[in-house]
Amino acid sequence: MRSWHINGERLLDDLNHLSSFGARPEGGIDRPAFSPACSEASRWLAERMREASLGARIDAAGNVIGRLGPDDGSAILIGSHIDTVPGGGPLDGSLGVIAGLECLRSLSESGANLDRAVEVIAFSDEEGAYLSMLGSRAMTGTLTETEVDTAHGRKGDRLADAMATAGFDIRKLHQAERTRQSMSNYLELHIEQGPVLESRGLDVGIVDSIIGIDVSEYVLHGQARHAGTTPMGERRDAGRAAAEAIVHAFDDLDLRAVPEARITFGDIEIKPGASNVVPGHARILSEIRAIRIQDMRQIRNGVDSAFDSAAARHTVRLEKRYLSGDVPSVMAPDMIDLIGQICIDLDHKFMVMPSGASHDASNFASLVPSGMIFVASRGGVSHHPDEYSEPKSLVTGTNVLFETVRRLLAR
Ligand code: HGY
Ligand code: MN
Ligand code: MN
Ligand code: MN
Repeated sequence: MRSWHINGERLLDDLNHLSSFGARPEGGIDRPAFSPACSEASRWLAERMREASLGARIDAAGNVIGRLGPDDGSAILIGSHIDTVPGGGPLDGSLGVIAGLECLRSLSESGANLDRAVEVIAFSDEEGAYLSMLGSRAMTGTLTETEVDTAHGRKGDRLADAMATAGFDIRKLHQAERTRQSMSNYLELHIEQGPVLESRGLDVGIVDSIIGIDVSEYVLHGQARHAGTTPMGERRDAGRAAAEAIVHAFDDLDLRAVPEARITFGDIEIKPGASNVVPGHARILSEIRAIRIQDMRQIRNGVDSAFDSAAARHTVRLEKRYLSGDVPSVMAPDMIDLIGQICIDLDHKFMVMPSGASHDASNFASLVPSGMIFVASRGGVSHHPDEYSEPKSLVTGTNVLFETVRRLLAR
């Protein structure tokens, strides 16, 4: 089968332009969902879509959507996100969105007469500034009322208020949901964000499973006291309890030996926060990842019991709150085969691999046959300003995505 190509220069130019929204003087990008920088980037993206006659619209969740082909009937969706973590890089999410845009432009320019639509979507808040994968979960109807009501940012600001500031009404979030019949497949191109493809000298990774993520908050209430006069045996030290709980949680995970499982305590706060005061209060965010749901449950129980016993040992009161959960998912075998065949035909070296990062694709995987394509990340670095992939890899990945869309359309 003959293959066409996307316009690599236009892809790289647009990626470069997108990276200017929220760029920090010291390097890296701050573009959390619903921030002015993210709204500006969304408007810019919608404008690019309009230029390409893709009928851009922004839905009730803040998802930016372009469409080519018939107005009704099911569509092949190409998605990812344009929000970033604090100090993020220029490719996480952005590549998939700009690649999708480029595929639709190239398809449009090829003059192909489409009997099925293709959409490109930038999903809102994939990185969870307020609620992880808000946009794709809203679209697939998996958000719970409690999650939405209680969602807040790092500074305690509520999702409802952040959305209102950006011009959205949280009460209309449900309008972003769409029917299973409105979509036929889901595709996402992403950087690997890990070292595997680069170290093996491979062009492409084909994702077979996406890790699940649980986020919980542990709050320890002890007693703040003078650090010099309070004997060690008479303290109710929330900081010490937190430290011990964390160490035991890691030890417990090591014992379980689940190679793909991860535990991270990425946000720890001790109060009142002085060297000469016994901490009266500690707040810890824990993030657990695993490919199998039963591993996730077991690991979460392990972390819970590490906090329970540390709290009991130091007579501090423990509050646990489960903040959000993204279930593990598997990609469709048929899509893995299709992308694999394309790699063979286009002469790209590839492997099938799991994803340790979460992606919007995981929300579509249980609804429609979904596939994900990875390209190599230099040094495996991501969620960091130094995130980089060779331009050649970005173009290769986009061409594989393009060919996947073309072959799906031809079916
Ligand atoms: O954290 C993740 O895995 C994703 O980048 N949101
Ligand atoms: Mn990310
Ligand atoms: Mn991402
Ligand atoms: Mn004093």
